Amino acid sequence: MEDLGVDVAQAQLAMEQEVDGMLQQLTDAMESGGLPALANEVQEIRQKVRDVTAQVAVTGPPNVGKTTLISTALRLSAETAALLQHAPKPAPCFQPGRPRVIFWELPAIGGASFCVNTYLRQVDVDKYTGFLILSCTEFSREMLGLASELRRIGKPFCLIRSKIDVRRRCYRKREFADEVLCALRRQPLPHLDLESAVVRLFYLDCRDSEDFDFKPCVQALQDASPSALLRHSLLVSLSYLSNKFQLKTSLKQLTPIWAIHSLVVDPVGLAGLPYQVNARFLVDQIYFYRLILGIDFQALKVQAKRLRLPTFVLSDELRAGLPCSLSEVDVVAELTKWTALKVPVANSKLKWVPLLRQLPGGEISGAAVIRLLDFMVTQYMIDVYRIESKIAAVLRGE
Ligand SMILES: Nc1nc2c(ncn2[C@@H]2O[C@H](COP(=O)(O)OP(=O)(O)OP(=O)(O)O)[C@@H](O)[C@H]2O)c(=O)[nH]1
Ligand SMILES: [Mg+2]
Repeated sequence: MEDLGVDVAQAQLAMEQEVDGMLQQLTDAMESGGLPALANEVQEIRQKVRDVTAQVAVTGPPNVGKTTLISTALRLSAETAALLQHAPKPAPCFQPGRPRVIFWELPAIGGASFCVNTYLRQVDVDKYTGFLILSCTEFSREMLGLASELRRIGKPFCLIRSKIDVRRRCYRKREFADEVLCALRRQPLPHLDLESAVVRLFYLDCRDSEDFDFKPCVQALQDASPSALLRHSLLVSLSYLSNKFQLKTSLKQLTPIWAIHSLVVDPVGLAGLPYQVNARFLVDQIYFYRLILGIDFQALKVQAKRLRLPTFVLSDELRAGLPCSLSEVDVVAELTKWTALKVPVANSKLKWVPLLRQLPGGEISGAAVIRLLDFMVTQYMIDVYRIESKIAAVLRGE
């Protein structure tokens, strides 16, 4: 399936530019106010990254699967999904805690008096990162008119033909796409023709994130995000639906920031290390990687239960170079190892060297922490692939 015309390399480059901007801010802070200013700046950047929240609008006629799609994407419990069912629309929906993505179920589209511009004004179109427009039959002229207007204003959207499980033989058939979009075949809209609509057409069983185009649809929305940090937020918050390579790249692009954070915000001296570091911060960061990659014990337990397997069948696949539950002692031991090896900064991160040299522990401290974080992301990603192939083998009955 084609993407929304967004080049993934371009999306990665946008994140690189975002990170370059952060490097500049940190360098300026260091030059103007030394370590205290650097510590403040890196905390502000952290807050900014954590506060970015993607808002995804979900719309379509009644009974097409809007609530079901949201609850599958967010892996909501049946009780929470039932609450959403009855909430007045637009209804926000997110995972408990600090949400990085909020799905909004908008009022259903339809009725003789439906007007695209009035609808978009009423739902406050500007606040959304992107739109998912669902139909379980042909898309009406009104719905395509909405898509045309979104394209005009540059808002990303996906057209979703839901309940494809009922017509699974039609999945990705060009004749079926023509049928679903027949209103456009007859007459293109000012900003939407048949070909550009086909590129944005995805086929979903809204109840099952593993089947049909559920993941490609979410990934297309991620890649079309209007800003690099919004894309990062969507990659992280919907990590189990994300392209793992994109997720890994995005996580690694930010490791120098977290390394500097650990070296200048509340660092402490630790036996065996020639510089101070905030090991607790690193433990939390590494645990965060495990969590979003879905390889913490709780996530594996849920997966194993779904497959009717004992948890150890999956947890035995974990091979990351450190114990499952990482302590500060483990982190310090790893850092001591990387430091003794005098690991250099990776080629892709050489631009950080001038700033790292100004840290109290010098370049070697920054290089060691960045290496540790990058190593953990890589190792955990290998675990993710191992678990995915184990699950695939189980499903094949091996
Ligand atoms: N077979 C199948 N059923 C689905 C799919 N998506 C939703 N359903 C079912 O369709 C019915 C309506 O789903 P909802 O998610 O409530 O649809 P909605 O668009 O939110 O409905 P309203 O909020 O009432 O407009 C439910 O019985 C769902 O289980 C799908 O992709 N395939
Ligand atoms: Mg609903």
